Amino acid sequence: MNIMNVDYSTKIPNNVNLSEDRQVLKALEGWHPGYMDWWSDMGPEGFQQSLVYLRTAYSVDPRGWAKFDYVKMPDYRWGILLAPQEENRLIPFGEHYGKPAWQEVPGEYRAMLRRLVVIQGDTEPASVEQQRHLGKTAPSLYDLRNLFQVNVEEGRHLWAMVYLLQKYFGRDGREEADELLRRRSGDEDSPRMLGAFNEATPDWLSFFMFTYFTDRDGKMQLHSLAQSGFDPLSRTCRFMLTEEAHRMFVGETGITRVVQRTVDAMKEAGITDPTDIAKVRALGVIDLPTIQKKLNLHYSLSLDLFGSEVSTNAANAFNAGIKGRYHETQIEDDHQLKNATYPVLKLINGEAKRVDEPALTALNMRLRDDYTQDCVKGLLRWNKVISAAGYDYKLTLPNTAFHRQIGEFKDVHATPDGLLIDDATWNKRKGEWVPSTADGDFIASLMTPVTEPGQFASWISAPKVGIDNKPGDFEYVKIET
Ligand code: BYC
Repeated sequence: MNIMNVDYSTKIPNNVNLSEDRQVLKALEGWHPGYMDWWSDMGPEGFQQSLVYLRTAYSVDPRGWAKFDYVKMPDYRWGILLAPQEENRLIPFGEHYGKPAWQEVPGEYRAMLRRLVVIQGDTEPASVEQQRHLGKTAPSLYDLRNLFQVNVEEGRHLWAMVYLLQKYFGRDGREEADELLRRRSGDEDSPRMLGAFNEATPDWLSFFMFTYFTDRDGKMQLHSLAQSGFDPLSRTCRFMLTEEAHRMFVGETGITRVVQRTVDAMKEAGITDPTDIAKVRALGVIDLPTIQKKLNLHYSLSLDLFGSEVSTNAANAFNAGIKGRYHETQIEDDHQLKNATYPVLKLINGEAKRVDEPALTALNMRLRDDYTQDCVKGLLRWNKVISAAGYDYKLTLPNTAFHRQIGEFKDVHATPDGLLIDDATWNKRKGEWVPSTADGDFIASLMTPVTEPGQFASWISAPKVGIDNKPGDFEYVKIET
């Protein structure tokens, strides 16, 4: 078959020749009803019979891979799509550097590989669960459609990991695939695996922050796994990254639009002090200091997703050729990190300092630094919107030591500026830095749904362009009443 095009003749669309891979097809078909049950229990609340203007992948050619049409979400064709195989691809890093990439799981790394695939897989349904109630309060049909696009593609990313588990890991792979449908975000007995995926996404500002900061961890991790010497994982992640761009877009433009609306409203009302929270809130928009608190929360939760700064797990995965660095093939070094060091941020005598560590064990730190650099781009854009409106206020990323639960700073408290403080000060002042209950209540009070085509809630501006170049009043979701 043509690997570029997706075969839609089977129940499970794919470009991996499933119709001739009976055993895997059977396993996936066996998993399908459980997935549909999960989607109906834990997927978006309501709207399941509504027609949503969604994109579906029909090809894996980056020049034109998706088509847009109205679809009911349960009818979405979740498929298995891998980027085309690169001929004679070599393992690009680690002990096996320069040897042919593996087409089957290397026995000695089986457990490590399975663990990484399971962790990646676990985050996908988790985020759908976290976002399931947001449809009820969408600020427009445009945003509602974007939420659902994100959700169905998270579902597809779960399928992507389940395919790898079922095709390459036999019986225990099938068991892990079932477990992915059993765990639940925030559940006391059976939570999702990583911290940030058990947190609530209570409102749309959180959703935009999540897609900006947490999905961006996804982007970094997928880039690292796309370097993998295990070729099926690499190809799977490469295609997932094509879809990932939409989430980055939703997060970045979502926050831009919130900031834009706030400064526009302040200007119209003649407010000169952006920190006059009561006056700004009275306009029905979200004040900049509260946006900063949300940013502090989501950025710090997302930093935790990179694991400890110094990690033997990360070193082992790199040595094995399983998980590489961001843009590994573009880095000019030995790709084995034999004698290299990397400056790691550590807590020394109560102060955060960079200390050289073997680069191999510092890979989580390095990826996190790459991530922070990537995050900064959005801040520059948002701050431009604020300054263009004539306000002297800057959104900033909090210090790495702020509000951490994993790694070097997990046992201390710090201000967003990185000043270490004691428990009592933290408890007294944390409401200044992360959203308080009152902030949450205020934001919740703005979350009334807007379902009229072309209309937007009071607290967010309209996007500059429509999805698929549709006009401003396009009916992105035909809501079934
Ligand atoms: N929460 O050596 P350490 C995405 C555990 S997001 C809970 O410090 P390591 C998406 C760790 O498992 C991307 N536990 O770290 C976004 C280990 O436990 P065990 C998802 C944590 O292993 C939005 C122990 O602590 N993909 O795609 O080097 C929407 C010591 O670990 C956490 C991946 O993450 C935590 N935050 O690195 C939808 C890629 N952090 O084994 C989707 C695959 C660490 O001792 N995963 N622990 O019991 C990995 O590469 C690594 O597992 C991690 C951790 C980067 C997560």
